[in-house]
Amino acid sequence: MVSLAVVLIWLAFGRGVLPGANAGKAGKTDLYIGGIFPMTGGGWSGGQACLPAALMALHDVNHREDILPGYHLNMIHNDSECNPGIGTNVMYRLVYHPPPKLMLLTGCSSVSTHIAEAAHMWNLMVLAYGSSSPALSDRKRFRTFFRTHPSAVLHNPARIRMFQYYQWSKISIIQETQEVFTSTIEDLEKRAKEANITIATRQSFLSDPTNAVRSLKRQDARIIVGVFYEDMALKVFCQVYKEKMYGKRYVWFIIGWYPDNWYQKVEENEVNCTVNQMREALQGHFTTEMTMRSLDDTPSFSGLNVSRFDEELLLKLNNSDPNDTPGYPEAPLAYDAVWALALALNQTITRLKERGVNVGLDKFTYDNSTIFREFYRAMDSTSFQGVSGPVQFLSTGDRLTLTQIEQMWDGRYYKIGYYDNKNNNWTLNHSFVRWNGPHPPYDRTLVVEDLRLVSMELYVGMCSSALVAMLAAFGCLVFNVLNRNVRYITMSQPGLNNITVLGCVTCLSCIFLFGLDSSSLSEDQFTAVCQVRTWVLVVGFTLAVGSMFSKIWRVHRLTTREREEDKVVEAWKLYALLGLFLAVDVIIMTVWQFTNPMTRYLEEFPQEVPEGNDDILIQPKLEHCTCDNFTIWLGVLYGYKGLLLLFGVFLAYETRDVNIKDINDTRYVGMSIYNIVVLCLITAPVTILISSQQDATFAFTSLAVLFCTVITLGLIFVPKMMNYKQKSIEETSQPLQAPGVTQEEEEKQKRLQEENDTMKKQITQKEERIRELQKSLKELLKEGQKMTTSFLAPPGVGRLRSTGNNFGRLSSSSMASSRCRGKAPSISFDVGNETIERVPAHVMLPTVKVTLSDEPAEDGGQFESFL
Ligand code: ABU
Repeated sequence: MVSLAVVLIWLAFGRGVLPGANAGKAGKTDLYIGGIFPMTGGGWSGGQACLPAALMALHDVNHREDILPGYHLNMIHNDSECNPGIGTNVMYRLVYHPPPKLMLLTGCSSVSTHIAEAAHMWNLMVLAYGSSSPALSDRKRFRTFFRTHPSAVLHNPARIRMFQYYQWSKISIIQETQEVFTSTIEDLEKRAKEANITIATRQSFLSDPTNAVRSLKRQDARIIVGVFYEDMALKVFCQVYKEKMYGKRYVWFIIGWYPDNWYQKVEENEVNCTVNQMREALQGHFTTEMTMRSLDDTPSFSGLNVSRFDEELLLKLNNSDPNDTPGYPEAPLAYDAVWALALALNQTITRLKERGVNVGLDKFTYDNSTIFREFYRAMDSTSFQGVSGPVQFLSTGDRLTLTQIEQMWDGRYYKIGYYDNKNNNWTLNHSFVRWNGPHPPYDRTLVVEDLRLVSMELYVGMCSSALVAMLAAFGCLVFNVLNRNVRYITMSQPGLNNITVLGCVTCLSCIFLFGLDSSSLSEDQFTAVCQVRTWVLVVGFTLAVGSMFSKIWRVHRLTTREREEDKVVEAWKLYALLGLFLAVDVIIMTVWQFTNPMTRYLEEFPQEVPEGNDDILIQPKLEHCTCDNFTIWLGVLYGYKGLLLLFGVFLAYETRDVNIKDINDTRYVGMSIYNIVVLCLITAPVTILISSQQDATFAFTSLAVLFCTVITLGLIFVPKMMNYKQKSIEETSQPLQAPGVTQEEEEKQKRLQEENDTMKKQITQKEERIRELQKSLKELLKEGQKMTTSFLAPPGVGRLRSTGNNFGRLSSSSMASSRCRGKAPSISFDVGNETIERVPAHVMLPTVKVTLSDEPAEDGGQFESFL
């Protein structure tokens, strides 16, 4: 209704007809300007209030004697419908229908852009009262363009300041596809980047914003800047209502030059929402707009102050609610535009006179550049107080003004502050700002990181178990070291067993490292622990398994090689083998470390919505140790360790029936290797499968290490401890193995020692026996002497031959017998295979043969005498 009334007023002025027939006052020369006003159509139809304001100004100018004396300024105008095509058509009609126009007044940006780009070809200046497009600030493209309407870039510093104040660092944008909005948003993006504010998404639409709004929702837009004309704003907020993108989680920033009741025009714009729904969707949104009315009541150059201007304008608008009239906010700009051009023309007259150009303004033609140039310069230097504030043009043809910030609450706009674009400061009345929720909305759904940590109870439990196992291992080590000289321990390669214990303890220490996470470590520390624990586990495994492998390998050699020299494996070779395994570890790990170092990686799981709080999302995360080519490195390591275990199992199987007294724990070592293989075969795939469950992975890995180490220690040391108890003191005090003597040599030595002992015993027995025989012999000799005295034997005959007095050394195998012969007696002893005869020279005795034997003599130990 209001629009219709305004159009009727416009027609009543009789200026909608081309060419215009604005007859000047008698005695005055008519001057003409062209006016292009968006009276109808979509976009901005601000001509409805701006045309009356421009006509008011024209009237006021023509009534001033000191302005354009002798001239009467007329305006020929028409409706552009804020449409570039129609607007261009209006321009051509203005240009090509006499009289020539000194200047063109234009409205909305989309029309001004086309007209201002072409106008210089007719030496025409363009002055815009309703064009906000930042694109129009391009002097090269729009050579003769000026505007009393500030550029829309002036919205942006105020917006950025609001974002910073409320700590919104992520914003989203929705815009209508028009150059005016595109260039505004380009400027906003540039400023946002400088202020470290992220533009999360930028959605554009031509005539239907449905998908653009949906897309904003999908992308979790919360702080949204919308730039569009009024008709599109209705469609956007109807969709916003449908998508429920309003309320405590959202903040909207839109343009502030719509009429105050713009959201109520749902029917005439065929928007499928009710006024109440629109009001609900718009509750709490902010607008920014350049101030278009002087903030104080200072009278303008025209003599009107703002309140009087508004009163007069209201009369022209037929007393309808001015806030409902499109272009009402910009009306002072139209009024000041006419004054600006009038003053510039006035100045041109003076300038032309000063230059001695005696030609009237009415002589202006489109190919007359003299008047045009002076007119341009005059316009460029214009400076006066308008009803919209101070009017002055920058080199780009723009104006600088304050930016006004408003907020809508319950369908009404409230001023909450201003931003001074000249001095870059603002005054915001924060107490006027209201929120739909208890606090300003967040600029995004707050994603709360929930790091999945190993439960403290589980960690403490596993570490305690590991500690107990380590103490037990330490006990085994002490037992092994203290009893290293005990035969039973000595025979079990205690050195290698000590290394096995060391390997087990090293593996157990990994349990402490496995459970450490970001709750107790910084990121860098975690990365360091991540690398260390891999090294520790790899080396610990090799120490434990490698030492057992060496033992099994020795037994295998001993039992499978035929040649004696092949059987012998010196101790150093066993340690060298272990060293080789460790060297391979170090090479693999070093290359791994330098090419693809292990680092912290956070695995993210699907987000969870906590109950009753839709502002927050829980983002479960889990820390992993990983690196580039992790699978390849794992494969290399598993392959190498797997081969070691596989070969170990093979050797253990081959020697399963071997029971060598000297290597007394072969079977147990074999069983340990079987056990490790089985546990590794289960643990490796299972931990990969459950890797996203931190507690289960930690528990499973720790238990596997615990079982492997405890069972290994148990199998190797428990039998020894039990055996130790049962062993006799003699066995436990066997001679020591001299350092540097091989096992073989030591065993040979022991055998010889045993033989020596046995022989000593036998010698003692034999000596005893010899003493007895000597005694018997003496008695026999005495008897022989008696016999000599009784019988005279012929010389050389009947002489007793004695072995003399040395009988000490006799063979153990001697068989003792004695025979006395009738001639000179002699005594012979069989010592082993040797028969020794001794015949004292001074005595002639019958021969007596004495054979010493362990066995009792056949004659009951009596001498057999032959005479
Ligand atoms: N304040 C109205 C601006 C219209 C336009 O720039 O098209």
